[in-house]
Amino acid sequence: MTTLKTEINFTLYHYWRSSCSWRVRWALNHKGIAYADRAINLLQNEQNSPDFLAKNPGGYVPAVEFDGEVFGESLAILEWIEETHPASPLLPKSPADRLRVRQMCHVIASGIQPIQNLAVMRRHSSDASEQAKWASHWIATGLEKFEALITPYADQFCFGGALSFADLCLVPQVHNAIRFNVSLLPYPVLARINAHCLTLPACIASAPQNQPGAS
Ligand SMILES: N[C@@H](CCC(=O)N[C@@H](CS)C(=O)NCC(=O)O)C(=O)O
Repeated sequence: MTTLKTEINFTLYHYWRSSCSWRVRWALNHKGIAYADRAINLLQNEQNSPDFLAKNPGGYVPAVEFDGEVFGESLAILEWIEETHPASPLLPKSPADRLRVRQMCHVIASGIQPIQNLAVMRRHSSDASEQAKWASHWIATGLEKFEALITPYADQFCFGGALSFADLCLVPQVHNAIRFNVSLLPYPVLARINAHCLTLPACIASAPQNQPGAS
């Protein structure tokens, strides 16, 4: 009997601790999309290896490969997943509500994560404690904005009672916040949503500690 893995023609390049990878893993798990795993070890700089750069010139994870093509950028991949697998939606119905969710996503994906990325922290300083100070400053500043933005709309999730892209961005970012010792006390709304999301099976299955290579 062939194993499931050999039948899959959809590959996810990712790193267990990458918050952007977690967004995509969570969407794939939520939609029940099977994928083959290719771990790219960021600490060993595999994202800049000639092999990986030939596939994804951006030199970042995540990336997905299907039908002989490779695509990067987690939010673009989320949009493709939603368009091709509309069941168990991750965006609300009305265009204005979708715009609001996408705004939430970008506060994290464009406003926080890039500033605390490995390459940026290394460029800022070679000193680990200075890197951590830098990361925690930008995460705290960004989460304050995110808390203010979601508060009028939040219920069980960032946008009402349904899981959306915004939650897929939030929870991995909160995971990083905790790694960098950012207190969640000033952000009770997002902290509550984060705690709830962490009980969801697709969130658990896609969490860093449950990925190959996690330590
Ligand atoms: N905008 C990209 C950002 C991807 C990104 O920054 N990935 C990080 C991990 S979360 C990475 O590969 N970092 C490698 C590095 O900094 O060299 C996305 O959303 O996919």
